[in-house]
This record gives sequence, structure tokens and C-alpha cells, in this order.
Amino acid sequence: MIRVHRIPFSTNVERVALAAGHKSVPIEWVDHADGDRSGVIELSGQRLVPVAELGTEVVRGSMRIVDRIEADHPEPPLYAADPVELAASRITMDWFERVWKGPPNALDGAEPPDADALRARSRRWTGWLCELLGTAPYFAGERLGVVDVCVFPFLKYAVVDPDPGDTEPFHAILAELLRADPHPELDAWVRRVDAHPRA
Ligand SMILES: N[C@@H](CCC(=O)N[C@@H](CS)C(=O)NCC(=O)O)C(=O)O
Repeated sequence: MIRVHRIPFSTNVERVALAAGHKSVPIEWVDHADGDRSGVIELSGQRLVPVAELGTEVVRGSMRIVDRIEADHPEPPLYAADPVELAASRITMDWFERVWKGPPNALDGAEPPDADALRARSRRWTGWLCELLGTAPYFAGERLGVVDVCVFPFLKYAVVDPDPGDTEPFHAILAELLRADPHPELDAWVRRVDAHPRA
């Protein structure tokens, strides 16, 4: 059994919930208050969630945990078997983490002087993601894949309203940025992925 530590409304935690749900892998969730990370820090030496416990091993980082779930439970696969497709998905995920998330992260807090440029950049980059998806059901084609798992908890705010109890400004910023332009195919993809089970 995998134990995973989480806080409410966490985007990165939802990646793990989606991956495990896809593979029918049960997760023992350990809930922490957003304002009290002492248990997370004691376990992992840092405050970010998710953190997974697999026996005595502690794994930090949502996509590292997803990788580990894939390795331990290969079926149904989330990763492409074809090395070219696999490399493309890794590049997309790394770009999403290090580039696409830049503007919403920079806008999370006091309005920066380059806010207009950040908003324009975000719209352009979301447009690229829409083009990458095209009219396919999922980023990798016909089946849910690791890119869907990686980007869904963030892109879902194109359609899904932040929970009324969710006070995380980052999610409201995502909703604002993602609703700046129409993208019916991306919206349909959000609804499609949202229908998948969570652990
Ligand atoms: N790269 C990490 C990021 C984890 C992360 O930023 N988690 C957020 C919740 S979605 C968090 O714990 N934030 C608390 C904080 O920033 O203090 C991952 O993928 O798990």
C-alpha cells in the first residue's frame, strides 16, 4: 500500500490521484492542514506535497511518484512504449513545469510590472498546448497518458471553477488566464479527463 501525504485542493496531489485511479492502485491518503506542514517536514525534510511512503522509502515530487506507480503497476500504461513518443512526452512535461507555469506563478502575489506581458505569454503558450492536443481525445492520442496526468490539474481551471472552499490564489489566476481565449477542444479534453477515476 502506498501512503501519500496531501493538503486540500492540491494540483500536484491530483496528478497522483489520477495516475493511481487509472491503474486501480489504492492510496492511503494522509491529510494535512495547509497551514501546518510539520508532519510533512518531519517525514521528508521539506514542506511541499505530495510525499509518498512506500514501506520505508519516502518519495517526494508528484511526477516522481507517478513514475514510481508506473514502474510498480505497469498496466494500463501511462507512458508510451515508443522511445520517440516517450521523449516527446518528457519534453512536453518539462516545458510545462519550467515554462508554461512561469506566468501564473509570477502573477501569484503582488501584480508584477510585466503583468501584461506575462498574461500575453500565457495565452500564447496555452494556444500552443491547444494545437498540440488538436482534436485528439488525449495528448498521446486515444488513451489517457502521462502528459494528461501532468497537465490536467492545472489546465482544468479552463472549465472547472475553483472549489468555494479553496482560497489558493494560484487556482483563481489559472482560471483567469485559461479563460482569456476560447478553446473548445481543450475544454472538451478537460471534461473527458475529469471523468476519469481518482484514487
Ligand atoms: N514539484 C513539486 C511541487 C509540489 C508543490 O508545489 N506542492 C504544493 C501543493 S500543489 C505545495 O505543497 N505548496 C506549499 C508551499 O508552497 O508552501 C511536485 O511536483 O510535487
